[in-house]
Amino acid sequence: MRIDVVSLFPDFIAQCAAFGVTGRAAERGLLSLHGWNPRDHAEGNYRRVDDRTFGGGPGMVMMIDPVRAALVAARDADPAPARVVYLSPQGVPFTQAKAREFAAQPRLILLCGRYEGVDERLLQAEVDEELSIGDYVLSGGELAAAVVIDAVARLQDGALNDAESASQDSFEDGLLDCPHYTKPVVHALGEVPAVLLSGNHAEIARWRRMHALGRTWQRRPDLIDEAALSPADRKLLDAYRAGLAEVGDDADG
Ligand code: 9D3
Repeated sequence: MRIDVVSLFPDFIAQCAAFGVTGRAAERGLLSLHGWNPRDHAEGNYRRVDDRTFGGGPGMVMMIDPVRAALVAARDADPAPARVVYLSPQGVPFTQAKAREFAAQPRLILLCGRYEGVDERLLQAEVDEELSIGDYVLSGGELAAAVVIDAVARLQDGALNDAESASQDSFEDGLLDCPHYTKPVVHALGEVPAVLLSGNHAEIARWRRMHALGRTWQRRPDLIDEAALSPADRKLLDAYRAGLAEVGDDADG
């Protein structure tokens, strides 16, 4: 898959290809990342890319022409059709479903805003969708683009090792992950739950599912539609709640 990023700070995005799962995907040729800087397409001695916002008030707006020229250069660099995505606080939420949708595309062009954002006319003319990564204020679209790149790269076939398998990821089944433990079994901070040491794979799977359900219910009730749970999952969630009643807040015992 090819991802082009239009940004005033393309070096920031290049870091995505330098390490971790995204770095390995790039190394393996599963992902190619390309940066395009509107400043390289700006005119005049000052190479202006922004100007004051009409209507008054503080803040600058990215100008149509330099952004458009960078976008066109990105689009023309490869014949495959590209979805153009603008990262912005006004976008619809980025989700794992969106990541899966993007991962199936041959190309993606991510447009990053700085200042107050990009002139609305450019967005109307050139952008297919506007995405936000969450309800908090960033200084620009670059970190959001890095988030999208990471989520999409790990979904490319061959990007993950068996141990990292995407099908085991939180959100791939709509639930938060269960707790994890490693050596030592006994530690001043507590013991590893005995069931995980039992070697009984059915009991271990039951414990993990129960805790995935329980944590999701406690921390992200928005992700749990109890009516849609299978009868088996509903029983597990009931068992988790029953355990909570016995031991107070600590359901891990
Ligand atoms: C109130 C005026 N502006 C504050 C300076 C609003 C504003 C403009 C631009 C707030 C943030 C930004 C820059 N943010 C992004 O480009 C962005 C973003 C975000 O801030 N939060 C969540 N997802 C995203 S995606 C792009």
